[in-house]
Amino acid sequence: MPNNNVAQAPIEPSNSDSLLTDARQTNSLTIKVEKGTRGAGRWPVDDVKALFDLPFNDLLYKAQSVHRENFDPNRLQLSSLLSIKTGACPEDCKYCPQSARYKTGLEVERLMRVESIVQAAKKAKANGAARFCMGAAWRSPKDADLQVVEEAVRQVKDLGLETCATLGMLNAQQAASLRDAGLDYYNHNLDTSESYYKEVITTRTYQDRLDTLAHVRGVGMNVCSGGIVGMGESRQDRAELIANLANLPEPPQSVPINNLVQVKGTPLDEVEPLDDFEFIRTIAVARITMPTSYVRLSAGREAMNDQMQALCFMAGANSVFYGEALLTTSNASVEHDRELMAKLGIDAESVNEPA
Ligand code: SAM
Ligand code: DTB
Ligand code: SF4
Repeated sequence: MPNNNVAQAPIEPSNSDSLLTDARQTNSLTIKVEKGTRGAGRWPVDDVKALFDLPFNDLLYKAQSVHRENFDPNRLQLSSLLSIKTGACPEDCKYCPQSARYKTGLEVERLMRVESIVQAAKKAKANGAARFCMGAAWRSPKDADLQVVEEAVRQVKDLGLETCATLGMLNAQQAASLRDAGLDYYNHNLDTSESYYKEVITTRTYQDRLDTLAHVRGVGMNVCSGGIVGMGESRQDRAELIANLANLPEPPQSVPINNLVQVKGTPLDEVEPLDDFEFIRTIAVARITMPTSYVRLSAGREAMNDQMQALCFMAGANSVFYGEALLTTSNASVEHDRELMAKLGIDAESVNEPA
């Protein structure tokens, strides 16, 4: 992201960075940091990249320190997902099993009825989820469909759950009417860096995504926005993604970091998987650059062993998708998650609980 207001000095972006200072000096890095900034441009890409380049233990120590300054490290926010409209999507996102362009064998399902959505939300609540996220395979919602989603939002909220939806691009009016229905969060990911994005999606632009986020933010809804790693992108791309998120006028309240779930038939199936340590680094860098945001260890968790997940929590992840399914692919089981949380002494955060 362009940043014209920088000072070249060993100044730190936050006020508790002695470890970072040392590590950066060890690595002979020149640090460019804005003076006392807030808002756009607070994290130059070079600084984000410098975090990625730290020795692993230094990065994790720093991330865990930032985490503890802002959150209870033994609490996890649990969000459950439901695909309320599945497949037959006109977009060409190369990672996605729901695009109509790829033969993935997915069963297409029309928009669910409100009663069925609410039933799934009740189950999620009974299992201990605090937030219920409804996902639809749309480029953007049609007005008639939006009315159904809004009724579902009202009824899910009445159950005492936080509500989230991911329905594709929104204009300002659609964002306002979802807010009026009581939607707490809107999920719309930047997915990757602006330059790598063009390799992954051609049917909508990076700017379209930023515009949707601006509409959501503009009506006062909470923003959930993150990305996918393991799509064959470089470390530089990951650093640019994190910088773009951290430099939004307000960092997203929730930041999902997805590890690509490879689905047969999609163009990104069989891409070289990301090294585990690089995934953990991405979580740590998100935590340091967005200290008060919830960082969600998102898709790809089912394939991670317990030790890998524990390191992600150590790196500052404090939210997961919880429940047997993501949208169209499977997730870690509720039983296993409960066992893991018990082993690690981690409690679920209940709804309305302050961070
Ligand atoms: N259609 C809407 C949209 O794209 O904005 C909402 C649903 S879409 C499935 C939500 C997000 O899921 C995508 O932005 C992407 O980040 C993530 N996603 C989709 N397929 C994935 C996969 N195979 N692995 C990891 N994340 C994936
Ligand atoms: C997000 O960042 N990840 C979730 C949620 N937001 C909607 C979706 C993951 C989808 C994984 C592939 C699937 O199950 O279809
Ligand atoms: Fe459609 Fe969303 Fe999948 Fe892209 S990520 S193909 S917009 S469902």
